[in-house]
Amino acid sequence: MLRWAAPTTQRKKVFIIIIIGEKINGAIPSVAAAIAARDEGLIRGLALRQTEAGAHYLDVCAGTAPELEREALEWLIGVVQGAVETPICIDSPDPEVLRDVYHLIERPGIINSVSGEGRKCEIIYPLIAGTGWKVIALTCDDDGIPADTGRKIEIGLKLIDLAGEYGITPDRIFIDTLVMSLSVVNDALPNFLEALTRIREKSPEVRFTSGLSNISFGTPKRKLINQYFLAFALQAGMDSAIMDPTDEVLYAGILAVEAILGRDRFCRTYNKAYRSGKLG
Ligand code: THG
Repeated sequence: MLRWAAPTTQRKKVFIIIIIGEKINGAIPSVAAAIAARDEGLIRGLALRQTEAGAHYLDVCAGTAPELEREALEWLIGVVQGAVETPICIDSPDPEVLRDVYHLIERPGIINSVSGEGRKCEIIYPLIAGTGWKVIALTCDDDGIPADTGRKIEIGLKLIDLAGEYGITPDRIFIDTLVMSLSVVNDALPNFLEALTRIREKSPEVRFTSGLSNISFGTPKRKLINQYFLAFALQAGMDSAIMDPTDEVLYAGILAVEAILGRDRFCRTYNKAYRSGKLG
């Protein structure tokens, strides 16, 4: 078990959607280099900055070759827990890796992820049954990501049902419908809206999350597209986003949209963010 110094800065913050900070991810070249060199400083900095910016969870993804992943994640988890108390959203495509590193995580977080693929649910659901852990459920299966929204809805509902067999209630599940890039699927947003609406009809308590940047893959000015997607997804009732909380334009956009949608009484949260100097 890795043990590190006590947490330094923590800040309570008013929030609206659940923000999962995406920046500790080996798919980002500077993070990959830090993992390879076991450079704690860079990882600690990302953990602190995302926490200070308002992340409620920190996604931790090694993104390394499978044979190096366990060790890399063990190290990352230790460094993050030594820097902040923010709960971890542990991110791996391999459910056995998730199972093996789960025990190192001190505070209940989010498993990222299960899906209809292979034995993912069989391995993960029993692990988190009876705990405070939450889980992201991707609407894909052994045949990949369905092009058909109806099929995504079926998979989502099945993953919710199966969780119920382990006593995992829908409020602990974040459905991620794996929004596709606009360069590939023109109807990415309407498909997202349809899946969210129809799954929620059957399971009102379930939550929805999404990576914000998938929709803009292959387009110029990706951040512009991501920001407008965020606005529409918030209106549709998305509860959470996997995003860069240190991106002030994006963060301010959340507060602005929530105020416009009438969910921020007297614009208190929006106003406070500027008055307090958090945003400027
Ligand atoms: N759904 C779920 N999990 C996920 C994703 C998802 N995990 C991984 C990914 N998608 C979300 N994480 C990232 C992490 C980094 C980036 C995008 C998504 C990214 N990074 C830029 C780079 O690579 O250089 C830097 C971003 C920046 O400007 O800071 O784009 O969809 N369940």
